[in-house]
Amino acid sequence: MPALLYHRPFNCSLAVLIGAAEAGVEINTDLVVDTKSKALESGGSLMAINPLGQVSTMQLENGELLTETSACLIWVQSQSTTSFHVSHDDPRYFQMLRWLGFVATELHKQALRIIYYSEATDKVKDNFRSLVPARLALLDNHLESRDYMLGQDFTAADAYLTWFLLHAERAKVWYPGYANLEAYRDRVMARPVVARVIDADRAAMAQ
Ligand SMILES: N[C@@H](CCC(=O)N[C@@H](CS)C(=O)NCC(=O)O)C(=O)O
Repeated sequence: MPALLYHRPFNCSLAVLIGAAEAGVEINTDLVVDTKSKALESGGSLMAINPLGQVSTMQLENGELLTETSACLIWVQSQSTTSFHVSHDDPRYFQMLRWLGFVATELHKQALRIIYYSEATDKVKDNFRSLVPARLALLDNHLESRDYMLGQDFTAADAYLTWFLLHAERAKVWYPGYANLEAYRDRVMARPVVARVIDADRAAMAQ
């Protein structure tokens, strides 16, 4: 049985789905159908599996539980036999960890977490939004000489960043003037596999 990903459409587990599709790694999904109760499509609740009730959460083939979007993406890429895979003795491996950590802590949890959750006031949200341009500038600079975050291949780091970019406009943290990042966004969104996974999530969300 393939590994199982607990998934909520457009949540960060979408990064894992994008990664798995690009990596050619088969995973099954079980949808979280109710954000409050964390009820699962298959019955039961995500709370019984991950007491924080959060995605990304996976059950691996060996029965082990895996949480954290970065760790799930690293697992996915470890299973891949395509150019998505970065071997741990490849110097790019540490760059992959670097950018996964960057997206997780500098963009996902620091910006989107605050902006999307109802407990924060607009002023607080704007304070966190104001941190984003410096981070976009850093990415823009990094992408000046690269098509993807590690160079010429789409890897786990790109899967997570693609997910963030998907949310950037809606979260009002997308600013003009970052030409390399804009070109990167167009490039990743135009990838047929990425577009297909996002379309499927959009359809799942509409149900
Ligand atoms: N540390 C976790 C955080 C994941 C996270 O923030 N997940 C959000 C969706 S993007 C979530 O499940 N939120 C629901 C909740 O916190 O109750 C990871 O890296 O995967």
